[in-house]
Amino acid sequence: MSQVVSYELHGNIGVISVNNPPVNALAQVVREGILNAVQQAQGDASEAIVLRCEGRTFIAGADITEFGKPPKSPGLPEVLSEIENSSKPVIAAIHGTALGGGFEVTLACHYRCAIASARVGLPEVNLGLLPGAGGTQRVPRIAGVKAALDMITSGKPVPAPKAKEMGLIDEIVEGDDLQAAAISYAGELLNAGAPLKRVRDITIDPESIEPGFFESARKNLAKRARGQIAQDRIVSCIEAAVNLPMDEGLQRERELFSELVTSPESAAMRHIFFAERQAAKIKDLPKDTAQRPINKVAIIGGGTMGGGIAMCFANVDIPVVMVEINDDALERGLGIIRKNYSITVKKGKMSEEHMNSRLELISGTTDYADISDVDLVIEAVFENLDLKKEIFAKLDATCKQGAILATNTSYQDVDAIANATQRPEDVLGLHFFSPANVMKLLEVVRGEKTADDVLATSMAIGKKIGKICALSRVCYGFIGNRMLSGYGREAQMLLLDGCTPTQVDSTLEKFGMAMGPLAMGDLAGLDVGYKARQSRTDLPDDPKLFRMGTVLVEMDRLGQKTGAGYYKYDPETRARLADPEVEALIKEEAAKLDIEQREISEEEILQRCFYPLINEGALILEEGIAQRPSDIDVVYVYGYAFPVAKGGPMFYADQVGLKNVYDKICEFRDRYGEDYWKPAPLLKELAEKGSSFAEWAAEQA
Ligand code: 3H9
Repeated sequence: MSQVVSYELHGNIGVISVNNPPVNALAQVVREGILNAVQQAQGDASEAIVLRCEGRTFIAGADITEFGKPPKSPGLPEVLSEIENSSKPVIAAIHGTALGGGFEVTLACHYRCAIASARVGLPEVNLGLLPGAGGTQRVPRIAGVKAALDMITSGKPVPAPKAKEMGLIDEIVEGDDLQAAAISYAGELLNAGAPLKRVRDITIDPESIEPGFFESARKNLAKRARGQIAQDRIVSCIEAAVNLPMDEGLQRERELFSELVTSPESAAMRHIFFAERQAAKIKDLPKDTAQRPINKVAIIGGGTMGGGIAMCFANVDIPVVMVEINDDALERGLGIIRKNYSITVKKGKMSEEHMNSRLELISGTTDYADISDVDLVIEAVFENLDLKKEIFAKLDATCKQGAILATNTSYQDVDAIANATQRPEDVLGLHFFSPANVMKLLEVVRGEKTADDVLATSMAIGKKIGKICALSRVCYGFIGNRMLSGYGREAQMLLLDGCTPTQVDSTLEKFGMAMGPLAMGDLAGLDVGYKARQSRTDLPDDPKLFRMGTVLVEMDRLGQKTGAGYYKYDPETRARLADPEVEALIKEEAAKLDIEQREISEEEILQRCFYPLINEGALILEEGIAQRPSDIDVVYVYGYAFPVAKGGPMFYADQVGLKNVYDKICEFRDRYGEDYWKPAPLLKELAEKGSSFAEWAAEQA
């Protein structure tokens, strides 16, 4: 028997145990071990077989690191047919999460029992894949076509009690000892003469599916696909489950799985899966760095940002005190939070009771003395360095020793803020993205003097509140906003060169961005960028630079809030509409600046907008602002809605080829000047070597 899978008899029950930490992924040795154990059990004194796992979870899926490499025997389908064809009932005993291939293993078993806290799911879609070991054929046979489609296209795990209602689990077992409970359940099944239940024997009546069901599912899913093809292929597999015999359905599933596993989309999404987990690790911090307890949090500032941050903590049962300058502001802040929660309740996504228990965790004060006992303070007032310094001096005077003092600034100097206290080692940036209770990214900004345990605690608390954390050093705009500057600049330059706003935005949206940069400007308010530019002294003195944004603001076209910006907005539906007035204005401005307008290809729009991101990303790596290129990808995917199916700007650059990116940047430099297009030395070096950011990262690791 392999080391990671053991088999032993407990009376008349054979018990197969998988032990492949951390998540019992189905590596080749695990597949082989299960196959051998099932075969062994056919010839011994066992009358039933229990399949269980050691450690924190049941099998969490195929071993993702094996994808993209030559397949190793036995394949998972072979193991599953051995289980399904066992002459003795095989009972899966589930704890933790049975995901992907792990859940598919249980579906090939004859019975499934689970503890109530377990969850089961098919999250393959999050990796640009579909369940490739029968999930698309077995789930619809058990739970029905609609439920299967929802479960597989959303990738969301289902809690065991709900899975039992859906028929996906046969029994919820009690007690702390799952193995003993599963053995006892197996005994009951034997005593009752329970049959060898095979999911494959269930048939779905095609007549039960309403006409047009699959077409409309495809259409709905395409709306949010953003360059992903997996959803469409999942629909095809479920259609096959309805219309084809089991073996042909499995064959179809295999073919489509093979298509996806070799697709660039899946490669990009697998990159992000590992990048996300890597980003949480700080290179020079020992794994066992001590953490400070965080049992109570204070938020300074009850605006939209402060309110969203407060909700993040209340959502994980951590009490929060919100600090405002006066009672009115405090009431307004707490009101925003109440309103946000009640919207969730109205949508049916939260019970009234649940909302109240969260609201009870959020209190307010106008007196700093009331936050002297908190473990973490997050300042979220508006962007004014002097004000922030003043607040941190006050926090220094009030908060207990050991409290972590964080600023949510988007671009101010965290070191200057830290130095306003006598304890700069306790200070760092925790940069949330708006709306803070929704957006997944948290940039953890390490000041020059930030202590190791402050960083370790911040990474852990970020994970606890459901954020994906990436570490940045201090610079203007940190990783994300610093890179954004050139992206926004080029979107506007493209207008003067001959594009319409629709052309720019729709090209980027077709690539997979959630929203193009000009429409995004309209959403955020064009005055925001305008004001930020006025306070910058490092921008070239060039009338072309951010010209259209400036002209529109000066016409009081501030974006959605004034009903017009780069576009006009339908007052009722808020639909964005091309505005011939703006298009004419762009032509006028170009003429004033002597710019000869021309046809611009989609390819050039992508290069002009994305290559500044990549170039700045290379500078950020050289300067040590980001730890790894993949951290930058995480920032862009989770903070700026860069399409996950493209893997983030640095992964995308590697796919395009750094030599191609570099050559194009040089061409733009020759055309538009060094002020805007200056290749980063690291990009040049890697391009000349024929290397990639991924290879560079591997050398640095
Ligand atoms: C599939 O099953 C295809 C089949 O349908 C068909 C096949 C033919 N493989 O997330 P964590 C690593 S596709 C390899 O921090 P948590 C992870 O990188 C798969 N490694 O823990 C990390 O490594 P490190 C479908 C994996 O407690 C460590 O384990 N399944 C895998 O927060 C801990 O991970 C999925 O998509 C894997 N499958 O969350 C499930 N999973 O420590 C993917 C994890 O070096 N996994 N690792 O950074 C998860 O969703 C979460 O890991 C889980 C635990 C919820 C299980």
